[in-house]
Formats: sequence, C-alpha cells, structure tokens
Amino acid sequence: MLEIPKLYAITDRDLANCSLVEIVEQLLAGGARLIQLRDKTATARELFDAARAARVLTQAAGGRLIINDRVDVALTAEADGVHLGQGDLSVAEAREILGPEKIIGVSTHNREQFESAVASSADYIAVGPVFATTSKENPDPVVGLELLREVRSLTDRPIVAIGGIDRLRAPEVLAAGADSVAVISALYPWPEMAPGIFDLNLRPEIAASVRRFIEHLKTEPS
Ligand code: TZP
Ligand code: MG
Repeated sequence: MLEIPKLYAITDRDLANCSLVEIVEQLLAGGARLIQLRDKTATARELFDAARAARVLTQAAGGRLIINDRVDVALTAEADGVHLGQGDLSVAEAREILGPEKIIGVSTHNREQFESAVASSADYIAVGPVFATTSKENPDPVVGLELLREVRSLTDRPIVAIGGIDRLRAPEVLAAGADSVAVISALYPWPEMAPGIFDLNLRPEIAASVRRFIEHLKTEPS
C-alpha cells in the first residue's frame, strides 16, 4: 500500500510566477515530499525537461514526483508516477505502460467514478472538488465532505482530497476520511495580499507557505 504524506503539493506556474523547477525546489524546501508537476499549458517538451530536473531534486530530498496527465512524460522522465483525470488514459492503460512499480493516481468526481477507480489498480484515488476552486478550468461540481465520508468505507487505499483546501480547512477534510490533501492555490497565497506583488521575488514565500501548511497539519487533530 502506498504511504502518502498528508500534504500533496501541486505546481502552478501562473500563481508562482517562476519556473516549474523553481517551484519544485521551493515546495521541497518547505517540506513537501509528494509533488505533482502540473502545467496544462506546457508542451510535452517543456514538461519533460522540467520533469527531468525536478526528478533529480525530488530524489535528492527523498520525495516523490508525480506527473499530471502525461504517461509518456512520466515514463520517459522516470518520474515516480502519473496522475490521471477522467479524460486521460485509463489506469489499466497507464499500468500497462508504466508497470507495477510506478504510482498511478486517478481523479474521481462522484461515487460511480470512485467505484471504478477502486476496481482498477490505482495506488491512490483523488476525490474533488471538495470545495469551490479557481485553479481548474471547468471544474466538476463541488462534491463536499459528504462524498469523502461516503467513499471512505469503499477502500483501504489512500484517498486524496482536492479542491479549495487551505490549511484551515485541511483538518476537517482529513477528519472526513481523506489521507492526504492535494493543494494548489493555498500554497501560493499572495495575489490577494497586494497588487503588484508579482514584481517581487516570491520564491521563498512558497517554501514558507508549505512549511506553515505542514506545521498546521501537525498541530491540528484530524
Ligand atoms: N482537480 C480538482 S480541483 C483542482 C484540480 C486539479 C484544483 C485544486 O486547486 P486548489 O487551488 O487547491 O483549489
Ligand atoms: Mg488530467
């Protein structure tokens, strides 16, 4: 069974205002050990180059690197695994390509999709959006904590909650049955803080915000 940290950190180049590799560097510096390389606008070439560099960094830190969407990039860059959406290759197809050792995660947005994921060889199953999110184009309807509570009894495999989770909400999400929270915007929280802030070097802020998130998860009962 996959051992999964409580925080699953996801890259966002638009929010971070720096390169994917710089983001990974900061996520690791903040203590994240499970990182998803997600960039919907990168070419395969760009994603591959970033994945190769990010893999060196994650390995050195004892972390794991998961590639969003692209099984080909995950395979070629020798990442630790891939995260699949409902529109990507199926878990079975990805498993055939990646083999038994790689981590395969899959997003689900309702009970039916969750049950299909349970029947697959997915190593973890993501559920969301738990809350409203602005980090995904055309997100599925919000599933709330109810779906998490409902599906918890269907599997022993790790459940990852995603969508609108900040550090204050994370404990209730874990209490509802999630093993881990996948987070984008709460790790890059400054656009609301001050206009023009993108002129500053915000990279250390990413690490600080990851650190705060992890510390909060340690102190809160879940
Ligand atoms: N899938 C469901 S919600 C979501 C994805 C990729 C975005 C999560 O981002 P945020 O900013 O933590 O809501
Ligand atoms: Mg996808």
